[in-house]
Amino acid sequence: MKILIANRGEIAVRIIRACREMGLPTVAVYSDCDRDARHVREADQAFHIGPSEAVKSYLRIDAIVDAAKRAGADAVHPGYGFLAENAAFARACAGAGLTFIGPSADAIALMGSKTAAREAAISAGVPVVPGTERPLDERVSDDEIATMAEAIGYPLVVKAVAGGGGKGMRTVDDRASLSGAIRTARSEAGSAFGNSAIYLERRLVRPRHIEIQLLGDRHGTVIPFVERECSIQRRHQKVVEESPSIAVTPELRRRIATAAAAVARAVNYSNAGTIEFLLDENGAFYFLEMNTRLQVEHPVTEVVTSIDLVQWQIRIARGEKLTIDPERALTPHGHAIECRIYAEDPDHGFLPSPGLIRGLRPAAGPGVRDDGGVSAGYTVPVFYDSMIAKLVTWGESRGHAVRRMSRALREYEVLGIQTTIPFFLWLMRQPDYIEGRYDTTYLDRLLAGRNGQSFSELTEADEELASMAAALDTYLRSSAPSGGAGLHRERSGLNGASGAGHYGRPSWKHAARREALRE
Ligand code: MV4
Repeated sequence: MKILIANRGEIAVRIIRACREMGLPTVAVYSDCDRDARHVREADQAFHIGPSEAVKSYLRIDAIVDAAKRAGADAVHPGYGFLAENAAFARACAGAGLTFIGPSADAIALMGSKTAAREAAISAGVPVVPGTERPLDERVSDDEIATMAEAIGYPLVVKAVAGGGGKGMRTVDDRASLSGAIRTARSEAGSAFGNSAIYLERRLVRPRHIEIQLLGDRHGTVIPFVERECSIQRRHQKVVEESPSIAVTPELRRRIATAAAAVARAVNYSNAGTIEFLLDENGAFYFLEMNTRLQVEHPVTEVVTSIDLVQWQIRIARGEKLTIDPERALTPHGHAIECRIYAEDPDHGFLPSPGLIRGLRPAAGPGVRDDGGVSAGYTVPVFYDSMIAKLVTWGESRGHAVRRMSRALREYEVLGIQTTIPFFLWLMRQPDYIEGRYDTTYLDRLLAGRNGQSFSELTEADEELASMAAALDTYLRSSAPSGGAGLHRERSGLNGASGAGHYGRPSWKHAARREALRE
């Protein structure tokens, strides 16, 4: 089976790794700015599909299906984002005789409607947040909606039927702000999704965001996995994920997993999918939505279960039966944490920081997994999501995984662009994070309370290292013959003088690092 990967960056690289381990040939696709991208070099073949703008390349169903036919591919893996949850793409693949490595087009379309998804959950006997069942289009008046709102009870959220992930979502505290929220939510949904229908839900206060990964085969078997904790989000973007959640007991895990599997079975789901839940302070959980794709954060599940989800996606698409032991999927071994490393400047409001990567040394060593998507010499484009790597650590306990993450983040070097690494180093030192005391509102509140301090401040260890290096340098300068020992010669590579300055840190720190790393 030859597989075309209809994606780019780290997820394309991840899928190529799975294919290579299974002995399957791979086909990459790329846009103008991705000619030299890592996924293009690592695939067996690559086809150009258009200009840099995503709508002219990675979102072009016709161009991708055409590339698959020209390459003689048998199957298409959509990754996440782009066309991954596009029912028309799944249908176009099937129509061209290509196996779509994902759920059926019908399942994608059904779960794409957030009200239909709520109905499916209700029919499966799974609790949903109190709310409206029918999509509320322009024909439903504000007064009618206000009556429904009264019955549900404030505070509320207005959500887009075609939305998901918080896009087009508006919070409402009382009747006075309802009409305005409906208007803006409808208008946002109309331009973002071409569907302005909305629905209402009671708003939970400070919930945790828990999700259940599952796999379904084409023979009716559905296996739910141990939960992921995804409450650390910035403006509805996940930035850190973990498995398991410290808020979930083994007994609660079984109940949430059983509920998730019931929803998937109710819609005859096959391949990889994820059910999102909100968990309140009392341990009550509520169905939120279903994502009909492999998710960005799938590695934390792979790490604590030792199950390769991407390989299983391919095996399921080939018609194989799931032979995973359900107890193994539900029982975490140790703890895993993922940090999404973005080409963004945390010291300037997380502004994108595209540009040339002049040097790259990912973290490695015990318990570290780097799902990277770029290489040195590549220019991070402005056209797409700016995530350049996912750093995952495993530990025997959560504390161990957190300490490993701090160690790995300090090891990780990216030269030439700004990244979110300094932000994660700071987050890993926050007492509430270390204790696991957080919910979905935690990170935005924490960041709002910082008023502009730099994340790149020195840690105590850095300062100690710097003074040691300075002392050593003074000593060696005083005893070395001039132009001799070469202590201050230019060095190529990541720790050389050429890299100094790209962190925006004082050069003595680079001198310290350089000295410390010398054998
Ligand atoms: C909610 C909610 C509270 N009550 N729904 C935002 C993303 C989307 N998947 C659902 N979201 C929320 N839906 C009800 N009825 C709070 C959020 C929410 C949130 C959810 C997950 C992670 C971070 C979040 C941050 C703010 C709000």
